[in-house]
Amino acid sequence: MQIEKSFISAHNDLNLSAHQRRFEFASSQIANFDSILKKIAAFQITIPSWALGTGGTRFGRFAGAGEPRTLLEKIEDVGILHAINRASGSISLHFPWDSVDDSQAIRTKASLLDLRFDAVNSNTFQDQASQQLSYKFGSLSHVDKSVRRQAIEHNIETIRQGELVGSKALSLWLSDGSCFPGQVDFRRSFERALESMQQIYLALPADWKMFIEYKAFEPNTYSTTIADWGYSHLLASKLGKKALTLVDLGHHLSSANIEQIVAILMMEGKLAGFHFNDSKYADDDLTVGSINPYQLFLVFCELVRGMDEQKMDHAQDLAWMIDASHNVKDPLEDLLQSVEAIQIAYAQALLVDSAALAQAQEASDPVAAQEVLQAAFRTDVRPLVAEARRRAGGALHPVACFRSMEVRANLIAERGSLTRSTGL
Ligand code: PSV
Ligand code: MN
Repeated sequence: MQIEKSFISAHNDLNLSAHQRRFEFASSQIANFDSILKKIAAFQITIPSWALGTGGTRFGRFAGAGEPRTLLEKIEDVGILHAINRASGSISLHFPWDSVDDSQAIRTKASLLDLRFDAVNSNTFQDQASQQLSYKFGSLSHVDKSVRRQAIEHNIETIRQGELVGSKALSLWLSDGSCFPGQVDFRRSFERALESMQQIYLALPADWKMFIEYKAFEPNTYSTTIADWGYSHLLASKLGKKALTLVDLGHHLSSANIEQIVAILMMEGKLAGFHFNDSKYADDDLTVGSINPYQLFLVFCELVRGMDEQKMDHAQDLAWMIDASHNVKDPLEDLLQSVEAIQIAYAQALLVDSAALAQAQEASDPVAAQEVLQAAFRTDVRPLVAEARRRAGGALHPVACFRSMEVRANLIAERGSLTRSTGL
């Protein structure tokens, strides 16, 4: 389905006068609103190819309809999001789910929709039908050298596929670990994972990076080889400059102080970027900002401060991605909501009076520090985000616009109601 610009203009015309009133009020309270608008407009959030279909739990999956059947259709879906919000300008592929058969066609389609390819992801957490050896007891850390070799080769093949579409990073999440005490030798598992990753690191093209994701538990119940940011940082330090730690919000034990982790990784120049989502209990993969928007804001405060201190380009120098699953919502509507939640948290973090905060910290004055942070968090920045989107050619109200265009009904008419996207 092609999104007509005229439809977005009509949607904006209809909502313009109400928006203008709200925007005038919001901007009148912010001295540097023009530079904030530019930063919001430049900030792009990658859409994972596996979040375009309906997810499920281990108890079942309630299928959606009109899901993308091929990589070209997944790119088309991200194009729809980007046309509406002008902030979803890249896609992250997962292999072997997204095998690139015709790279020319894939690249052409993406560039027509103004999209680029972000990090590529390998998959050694499932066995594929064509696969010789099983990952049941691990992959890069497996006791058997031939299983490790197979997993190394898969990662190298993932890099090769990424090169075909112009990606510049390999994102590696290792599900290896153990379900019971005594099942694995912690030290040897870690060493074997490191040795395997060294082989993959050697295969990285000169201008590529390797992102190392960590996760406290799941699918393993007792231990995980790369369980937290400490393990990931240790591996990244041993591997070299191209290796960095990737933070997925849902991968921590509950109540972990993620903003503090971010602060230290940024200080060390070892943060790769983010997989955004939200959760109440564990890795729930919920819509960003749907449970704990204050935590998201605090994370962005550390990101903005870290990037400014190191003179980094907010939009370019770290990888920003959503990693979510949609069990009961339309995946595209959910992704529109997630992108907007990220933009809101980012805009609020840009409003923080950093001089006043530093002063409160130096004076050991927690009351003043809280006043500063919450003044920014409680500012309604939605009119600023909407204005940035409007100026970039997007819709004032993405979800309402998506619904009024009847996007899902059109996709069902084109693809059918029984389509199923690859992924989890
Ligand atoms: C694992 O939970 C994860 O967060 C990793 O990023 C995977 O690649 C992704 O989800 C999809 O399974
Ligand atoms: Mn993730």
